[in-house]
Amino acid sequence: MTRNWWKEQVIYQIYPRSFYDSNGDGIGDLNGITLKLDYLKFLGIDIIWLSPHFDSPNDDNGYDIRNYKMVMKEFGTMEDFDNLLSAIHKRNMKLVIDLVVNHTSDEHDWFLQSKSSLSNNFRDYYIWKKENGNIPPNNYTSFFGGSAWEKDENTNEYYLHYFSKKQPDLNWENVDVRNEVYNIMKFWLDKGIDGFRMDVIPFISKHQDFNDLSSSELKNPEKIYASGPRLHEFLKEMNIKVLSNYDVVSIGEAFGITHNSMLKMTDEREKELNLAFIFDIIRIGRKNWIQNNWNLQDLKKMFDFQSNTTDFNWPTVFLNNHDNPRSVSKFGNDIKYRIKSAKLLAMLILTQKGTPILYQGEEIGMTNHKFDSINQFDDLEVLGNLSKALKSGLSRKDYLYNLNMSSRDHSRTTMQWNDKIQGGFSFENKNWFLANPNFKTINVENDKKNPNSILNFYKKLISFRKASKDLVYGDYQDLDPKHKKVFIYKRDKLNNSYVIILNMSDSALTYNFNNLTEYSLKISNRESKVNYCPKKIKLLPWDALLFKK
Ligand code: ISL
Ligand code: CA
Repeated sequence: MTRNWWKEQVIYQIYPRSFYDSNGDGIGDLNGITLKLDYLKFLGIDIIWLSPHFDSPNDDNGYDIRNYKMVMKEFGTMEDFDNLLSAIHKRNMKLVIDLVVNHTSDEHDWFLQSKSSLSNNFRDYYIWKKENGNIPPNNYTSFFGGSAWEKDENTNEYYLHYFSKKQPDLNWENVDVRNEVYNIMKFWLDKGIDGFRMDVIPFISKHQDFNDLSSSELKNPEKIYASGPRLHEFLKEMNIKVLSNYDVVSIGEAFGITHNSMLKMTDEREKELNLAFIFDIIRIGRKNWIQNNWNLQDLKKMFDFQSNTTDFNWPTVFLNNHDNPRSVSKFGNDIKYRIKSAKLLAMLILTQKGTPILYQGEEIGMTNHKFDSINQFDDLEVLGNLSKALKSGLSRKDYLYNLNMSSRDHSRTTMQWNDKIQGGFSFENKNWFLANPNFKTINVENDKKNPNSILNFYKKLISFRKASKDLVYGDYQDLDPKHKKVFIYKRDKLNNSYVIILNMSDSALTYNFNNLTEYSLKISNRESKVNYCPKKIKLLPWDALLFKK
C-alpha cells in the first residue's frame, strides 16, 4: 500500500455560486472563497475541490463551459483566481478544480464553428449523425429529459448531448480534441493547481456503432454511456501526456461505471487515475427522482466492498455533493435528532477507509429545503424530467414529493454563515437562488460559539483522523453486517485498533459485543456520560462512539 498525501488528507467541495458573495450581487464568487479560507483552515481542511469556475452561460450552473481558459465573469477575474490559489497555498492547502471535458457549452467557439458547416475544420470535434427519416439517429436519452440528439436545421444533422442540448458531447475519437483537452489541463497545472475532479469521465468513449438501447438499457443509460471501448486507453494517454508530469491528484466522477472498470481506472498499476467517485452509497434507495426506503445492511455492503478491494486501489468516502440531497436529511434524522445524527454521519465519514470528501454546509448539518412548488427549483434536470415523470404515472404532487427528498437543489441553497439577511451569504439582500430559512438557527457563527456543535465535532474528528495514520491506512472489518440498526466496524493496523459503533436509528437498544475490555472510549456524540461494560452497552438513538485499543 503506497502512502500518498491524497490518501491522508480531507477534501471539501465548494459550489462557488452558493458559497459566499463578496461583492453584493447575490452570486457567490472567488474572492468570497478567499475570504473564507481561514474558516476552512480552522476546520482542518487540506484540499478544496472547486466546482466549475470557468466562463459559462450557466445552463447547468457552470457544467457547460464556454471558455476553459477564462473565469466566469460572475465569479470574478483570472487575477481573483490567481489570488485564491496563492492564498490556498500560503495556508498549506491544495486546490483541485473541476475538469468538464465530456461536453462543452453549445456557445463554445469550437461548437459555433462545428455547427456552421459540414466541411468546417471543427465539425469533427463533436458527434454529428445524419437524420434517418425525421427521427434521431438512435434512441439514446438525455439525463435532462428527451432525446440525446438535437437536430441542427442549418446542416440537417443531429448532434449528441447526454445532458442538456446546450451541452454537446465532444468527440474523443478525434485526436485534436484530446490534444485540446491536454492543453487545457496543462494551462491550469502550470498555474500550480493540485489536481482535477473529472466530470462524468467514463462517458468520453462512445460505442461507435451507436446502436439503439434495449428497453432494459434505457432504464439506466449511464451504464452503456460509461462502457465505451476506449475509456482506459484515453485515460492512459491522458496520464502519460499530462498527469504523470505533475504531483497532482486525479479523481474520476465515475457515474455509470461498473465496479471492475472503476477498479481498473484507479488501480495504481494501470496508471490512469488515482481516485473515483462511485454512487452506490450516496444514491442508495434512489431511482432517478423516486426516493425509496433503503436498508442499513445494503449500505454496509457498499462500504465493505469499497474498503476491501485491492492494495492498489483507494476508496473515496462521501455522503453529500452538489448533485444530491443533504446527508442529514437522507441518512440521518433532520427533525428530532438533527444535531446528533449529523455528528454520527461525521464519525462515519471520518473513520471509514478512504479519502473523506465533505460538501459545503455538511459540517453544520445543513438540511434539505421544503420546496412548495416545482417552479421553485433551479435545476434544469427538474423541469427537464417533468414530462417523463408524468408519463410514468406520477402526479405533479407525487413528483414534488419525491423532489423534496431527492433533488440536487437541496445542496445548492446558499451557505449559512450567520443569522443575518440571506444567512450571511451576501451582505445585500440578494440571492441567485435561496437561503434555507432555518439559517436563523443553523449557521457557522452559532456552531463556532458552541463547543458541542456539529462544526466542532467535525473539527475534532478531522484532527483525530489526521493524528492517527493507522485509522487512515488501517484494515476495515464490518463486525455485524446483519444488524438492522447498528453499524459497528473495526479499523486496525500494526499496533492500533479502533472500534466504531453507530446506532443509525431512532430507537434506544442494548447491544452485546464479544469483547471491548482492552478498548477505551475516545470520542462520543452523546453529551451525557457513556456507561458500558466489556460485553454490552445501552445505546441511545443516534449514538456514535469511537473506541481505541
Ligand atoms: O444523476 C444525475 C443525472 O441524472 C446527476 O446526479 C448528475 O448528472 C450525474 O451524477 C453527473 O453529474 C455531473 O455531470 C453533469 C452535471 O449536471 C452534474 O452537476 C455533474 O456533477 C453534467 O455535467
Ligand atoms: Ca458575488
